[in-house]
Amino acid sequence: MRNAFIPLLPLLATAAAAQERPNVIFIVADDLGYGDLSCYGAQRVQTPAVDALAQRGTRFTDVHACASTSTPSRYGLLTGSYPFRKAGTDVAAGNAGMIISPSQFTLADLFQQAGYATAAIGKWHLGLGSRTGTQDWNGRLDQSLADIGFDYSYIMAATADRVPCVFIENDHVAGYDPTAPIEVSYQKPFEGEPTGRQNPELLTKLRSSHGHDMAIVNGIGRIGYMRGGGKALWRDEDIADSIAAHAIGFIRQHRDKPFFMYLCTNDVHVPRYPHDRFRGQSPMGLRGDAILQFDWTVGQVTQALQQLGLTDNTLIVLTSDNGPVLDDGYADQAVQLAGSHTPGGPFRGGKYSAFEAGSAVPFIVSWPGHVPQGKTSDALVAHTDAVATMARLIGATLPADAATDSRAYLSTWLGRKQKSCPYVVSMAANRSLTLRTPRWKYISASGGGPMITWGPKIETGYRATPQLYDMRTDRGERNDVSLQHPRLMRQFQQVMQTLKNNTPEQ
Ligand code: NG6
Ligand code: CA
Repeated sequence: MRNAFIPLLPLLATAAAAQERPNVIFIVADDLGYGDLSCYGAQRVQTPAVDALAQRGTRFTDVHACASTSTPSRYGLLTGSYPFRKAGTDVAAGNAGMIISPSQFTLADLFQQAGYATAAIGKWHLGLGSRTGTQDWNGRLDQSLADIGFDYSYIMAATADRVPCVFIENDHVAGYDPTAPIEVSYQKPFEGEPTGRQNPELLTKLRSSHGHDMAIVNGIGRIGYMRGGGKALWRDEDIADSIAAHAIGFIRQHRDKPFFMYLCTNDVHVPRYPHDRFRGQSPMGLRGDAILQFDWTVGQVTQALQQLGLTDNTLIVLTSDNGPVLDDGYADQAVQLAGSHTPGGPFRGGKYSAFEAGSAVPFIVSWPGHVPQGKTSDALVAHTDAVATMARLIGATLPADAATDSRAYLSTWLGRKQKSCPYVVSMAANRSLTLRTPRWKYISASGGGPMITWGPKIETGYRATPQLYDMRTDRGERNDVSLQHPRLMRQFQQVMQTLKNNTPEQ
């Protein structure tokens, strides 16, 4: 009897190993707040596909992005290195050069080196090409996502509100139209091209509330100037469809081997102009409609996995890059129609802030059979820990100088334990740092007024003296207790100092 089993052992081991190396999909929404999903308490908008994912997995209540804006947040998630360590990690222009250097180790490198097929689909916002402003949009980009671990990419260079308004597939403009060569400038307008500032009558789909008055594409003003593009220009209405179709295409193509997909929606970033199927469907105007469209995207991906029989062998992490904003520069009535909706949930501030709503994001992990279903975890979790945690998941060892700020918390991420990480560091829009521990929130001293100055009605949380909040009793950060806890304050200051001194710039 015993002997009969022995030849089976290697096979069993292989099957077990295959199970331990699931496909991995990170779905990263843009500017989706902690309170924007119905499984996180939203009532004026329903997100059934996301809620079903939460039911199939574990929903986390205390997870933090690396920053309260996109570029630094994504930089930290993908590199496992704090964005404050590197200059040029602030909100990037659409013609920024690559912000992650090819020598840096990324989440995509991790999976690629382990034999996974890797892809980035959707919003990118981490620069392209080796140098800012010199990209050849009509030919090949001299540096692209292939240089940082992605086998395939179909991305927006920056954001929907920044030129160039075209998708980039691998190292070139997708669907390039040779009759309409592309020129991009963040310095000066192109002669003869209308701008939002000069030709507001051409802003037929959305008018700006602040900024966004340079190039006009698809009846919407943008940041930056652009000429050409022709058939390659996106229609905002079709962005979500295009992202979903490419994501599903990649899944189908790689159904038989392990894959990693970094899937970033444009929703719910501005300009919000979802497909006709969603416009007018929520009581909250275009921002609510964009949440519905985000939920649809999630549903498309989970259905495709289901149809291909991949649900049980796919780990999905769903989250957002930073907290919410209502008016972020377009007159889309997000403020007027929000009603009782609280996009930041119970937290103070929003996108850009040092207050919690800047970095507290939804976070759902699903992997049927491996992650408890329908559970909630209150563990403190950091996006920074993605690289080390995913390395642990697939049994990979990180190179010595890789992801130096990333720590492995696999059992926590898989919802099996509620063990918190000791601290989370996040960066606000003015590059000031905050530190969360399971109990405390420390906001370092920084310059700047109490409100964002350029349009959004958001409290910054900036103050010339450091602040301390007890998150157990004061989740809304109303009662600064820094003066009552001088020792803690010194400790937190020291932790910050040590962090700043410790790791060399990458
Ligand atoms: C701001 C833009 C805002 C948004 C943000 C970046 C203006 C007036 N505001 O500068 O609309 O694009 O940058 O958002 O231009 S993020 O989510 O990509 O970080
Ligand atoms: Ca964002």
